[in-house]
Amino acid sequence: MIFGRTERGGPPVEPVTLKILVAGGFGAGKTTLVGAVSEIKPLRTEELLTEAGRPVDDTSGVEGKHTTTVAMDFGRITLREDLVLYLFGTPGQDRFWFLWDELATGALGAVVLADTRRLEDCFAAVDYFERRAIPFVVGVNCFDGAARHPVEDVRRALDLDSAVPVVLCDARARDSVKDVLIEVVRHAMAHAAERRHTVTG
Ligand SMILES: Nc1nc2c(ncn2[C@@H]2O[C@H](COP(=O)(O)OP(=O)(O)OP(=O)(O)O)[C@@H](O)[C@H]2O)c(=O)[nH]1
Ligand SMILES: [Mg+2]
Repeated sequence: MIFGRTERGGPPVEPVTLKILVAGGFGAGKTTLVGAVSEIKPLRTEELLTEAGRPVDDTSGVEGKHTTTVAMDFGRITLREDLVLYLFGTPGQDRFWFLWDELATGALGAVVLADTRRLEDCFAAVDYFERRAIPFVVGVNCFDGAARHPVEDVRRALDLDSAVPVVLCDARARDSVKDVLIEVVRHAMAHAAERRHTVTG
């Protein structure tokens, strides 16, 4: 049983734990997002961007960036006393794609973080979740100084299905990130209900 309470009867309530992926292009703010909401000290696997990575790591547009995630970010947030999310931030660079299938196993849904200055960087993540029918929400990370694009422009540019929620957010702000995560859970539940409906006729 994924969405309801577990049938145990009586307190204390055993919380339902759900796994959510946080994906998006290189430097879109994934590590920042996990760090902004996590109740536990987020596990990070960041390394300095080095001279050696220069030919493969495209830092144009993120010149202030000195570290990058090499395996994953991990954090936890309690949305309600009976609902706990485990957040898995994926590495943003192409050379870590081989880790994604492992991270995606058992995921309820995902956030694709988009930086409108480099929107094309999240195409691959959108593609990945569409192919595997993993429900996702696009979070437009509103960096300072980046032009604000209407949500509908982002939807069109990413060629998203009309059912996919697009929300503006600030990856540094706990409440903003929480809203995005609630949207992921809501969207995934709607998606699951729809599938059930289709299967049972
Ligand atoms: N102004 C602003 N800066 C942000 C925001 N989110 C992230 N940053 C900054 O952008 C840079 C990149 O953020 P990260 O969280 O490391 O991005 P990432 O997606 O984890 O990057 P990779 O792991 O390398 O793919 C950092 O210097 C952050 O401080 C935001 O919402 N606004
Ligand atoms: Mg990172």
